[in-house]
Amino acid sequence: ASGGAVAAVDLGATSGRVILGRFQGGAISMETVGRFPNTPVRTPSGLHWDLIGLHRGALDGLSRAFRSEPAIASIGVDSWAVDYALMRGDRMLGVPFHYRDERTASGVEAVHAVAPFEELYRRNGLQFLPFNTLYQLAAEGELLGLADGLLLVPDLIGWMLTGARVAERTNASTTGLLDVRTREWDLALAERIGVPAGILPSLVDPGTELGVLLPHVAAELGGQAPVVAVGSHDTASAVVAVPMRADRAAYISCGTWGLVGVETEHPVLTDAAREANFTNEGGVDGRVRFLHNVMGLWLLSESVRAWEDESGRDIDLPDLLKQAAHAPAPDAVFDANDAVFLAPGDMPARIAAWLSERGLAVPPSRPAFARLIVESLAEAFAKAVRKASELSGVPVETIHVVGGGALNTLLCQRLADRAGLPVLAGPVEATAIGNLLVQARTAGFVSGDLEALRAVVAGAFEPLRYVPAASRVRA
Ligand code: LFR
Repeated sequence: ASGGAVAAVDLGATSGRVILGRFQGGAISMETVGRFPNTPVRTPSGLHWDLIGLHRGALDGLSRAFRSEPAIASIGVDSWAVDYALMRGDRMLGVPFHYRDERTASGVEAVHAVAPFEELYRRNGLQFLPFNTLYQLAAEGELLGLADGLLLVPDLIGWMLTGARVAERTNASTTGLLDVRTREWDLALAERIGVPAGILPSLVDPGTELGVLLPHVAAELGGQAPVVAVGSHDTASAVVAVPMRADRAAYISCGTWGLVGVETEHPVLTDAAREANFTNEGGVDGRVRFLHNVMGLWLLSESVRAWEDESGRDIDLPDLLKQAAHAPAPDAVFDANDAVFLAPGDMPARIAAWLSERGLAVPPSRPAFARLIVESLAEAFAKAVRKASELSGVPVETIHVVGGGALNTLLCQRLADRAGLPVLAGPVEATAIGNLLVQARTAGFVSGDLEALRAVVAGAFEPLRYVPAASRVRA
């Protein structure tokens, strides 16, 4: 295969980045050309994403990408899932909401009144999360009647870059409005819950070209390139870049969320899967991401935010985690899946209340608190891995941790210990790598199925291996 460069725009819940990927002889190397914060904004209408600010960050990063590599073959965009803008003509109707905004309760009730959860699960295969797009839409009220279009966040950025309006399929699978078997819009369900079918854009698969940059965008960036759909749901891109043997491994894409699961060929829609609240999201190349959302590093970052507010001083997270490793392990953990931890706000107070209500001891210091959070996460991850294996029939021999959580050595070790399985940590930038790989395949710089793409990852990023304590003692 020939060589060349592609650019990934990867928007995370706390920051965005633009990363150049260079491919030569089937090998990848990366250069980060832009990083910008993603700070949600609260207004009287609720909690919103600063979408225009994120677009600005993407543009600035992309113009640096063109300076570094004038002949970029394509651009791909991924972000978190479920959130969207309603459109009318070429206008965005309002500022997109953050999925942690608490307005969705009414939407959940309204949807379940006409389509009970058991039926929804049969149709869309999704775990219950109160912010799934269909619940958000049911809470929109009158605005929905004004809309003639809907764009999920990465598609919205794609539209700002090219003018094209599509719905990339992996991310569309998180809306609750995609049929889990056919992977086409479930128009009957949409109609039943009051979503006009006409607002749902045409679906495209990863690898589809959206179009080239609009003239004013190309002029600003100082270059021209097509935008190509990738696994635009960040978790779909991350799973592409897990250097695993999918028939024998589980993965955890660990950032703000911990997405814990396995990759399967077919959805798992059993009563047991529904009761365990496991999801069947659409993956790249038609694979299924059978996984469960566990509250991730959010528990830690939101605690740090509260402590910083309280003391007026910045906290160094690596330093806190070092102290946490020396703090005593707690006797009991809290349930990292509890929905009380979902909304922004005082996290240490909510964790303390959770413990007190059950007669459990509240950690006496911040390092002990951080230790408890890490132990609780490790336990929830280990449990979800066991469940994923049991429900899907995939015999899990190894757990791969990718994303920022791969840098958390305490978390990775305690996960290995609690799961009794080896943990392979890295790459940290799995999401951006998955985004780059799908583009590189479209451009002809790499070829093959997901296994071939994972071999490219394995060749460039050596994972760190954590061995469970029990087998260390035996060895
Ligand atoms: C991770 C993620 C999860 C999704 C959550 C909300 O960044 O995309 O997969 O459940 O954010 O969109």
